[in-house]
Amino acid sequence: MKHLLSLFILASSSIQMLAQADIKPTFVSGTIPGGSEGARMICDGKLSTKWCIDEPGQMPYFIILDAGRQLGVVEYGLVTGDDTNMYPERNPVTWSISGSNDQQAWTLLDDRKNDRSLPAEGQQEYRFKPQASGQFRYYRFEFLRMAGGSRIQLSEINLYDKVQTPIKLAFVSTNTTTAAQTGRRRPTIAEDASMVADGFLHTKWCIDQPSQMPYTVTLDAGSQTAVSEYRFYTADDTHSYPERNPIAWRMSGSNDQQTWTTLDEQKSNRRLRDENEQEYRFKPHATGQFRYYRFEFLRMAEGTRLQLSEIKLYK
Ligand SMILES: [Ca+2]
Repeated sequence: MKHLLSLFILASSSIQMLAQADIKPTFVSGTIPGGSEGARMICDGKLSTKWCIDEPGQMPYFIILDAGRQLGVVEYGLVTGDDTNMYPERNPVTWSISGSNDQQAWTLLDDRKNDRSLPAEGQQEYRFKPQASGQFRYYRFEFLRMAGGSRIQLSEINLYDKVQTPIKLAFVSTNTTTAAQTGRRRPTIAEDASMVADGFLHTKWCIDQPSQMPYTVTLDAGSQTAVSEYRFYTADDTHSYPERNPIAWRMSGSNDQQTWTTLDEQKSNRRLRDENEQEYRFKPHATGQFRYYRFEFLRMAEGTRLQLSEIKLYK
């Protein structure tokens, strides 16, 4: 009982803390705002759309975002385009960020010169901590130089007013058949449960083994860690197969892989949509210090095939 009570207190303080974590900025203006690859795509919440322009006469390119209210950005994330593995030269390397409350007077918050942190990998978020912070409603990004040439592409810009640290995960086990068990090569190897923790959105766990339901995957956080948020990512062809999205699942934590504590349970959650490689964030109902995290998938939108490209946990 004592344990349950402390768990409940942990859970409620965590939920309260998280309520102010997410910023959903809206687009104000930018270089070439319209079109299928215009600046508006930079905060539409979809990794499958991007801002991709090549207008040397209009450099430096800019984007202005509205955070909705005055707040202090402690981290921002630049997300690469869907084909950045083929076109890494489009990654920005020199840019600045400024904050304002009236869009007239701007305060410089971060200034990056020849920063090559963005990877040659599609749809990857790289986070930066600005050198300065302040309470601002509007944030302006100016991109002065790309890795090569004058074409820029980014799928999203994310703003954070609370640092959320991703937890490095290792795959532990699954109750479903794995590549090692079948002895077969691709595509089985490319689609087994370990693919939800390999860091890539273009690889996925995709299985249809009705006798093994609920499908289970156990992940190792490396040390006892409290999880404040977990994220599911849909697969590369979820647009064609939305029925494979999970709608009922259970998340549990353990330190010995014997005793499991239920942290979250969803019975008919249809938040995952028919969109490829999209991120969906969930706050568990409870939290605690656990090293192992297990997800059990009990039901899909339709049928018995499950697919997810990644599962991520955040402190
Ligand atoms: Ca993956």
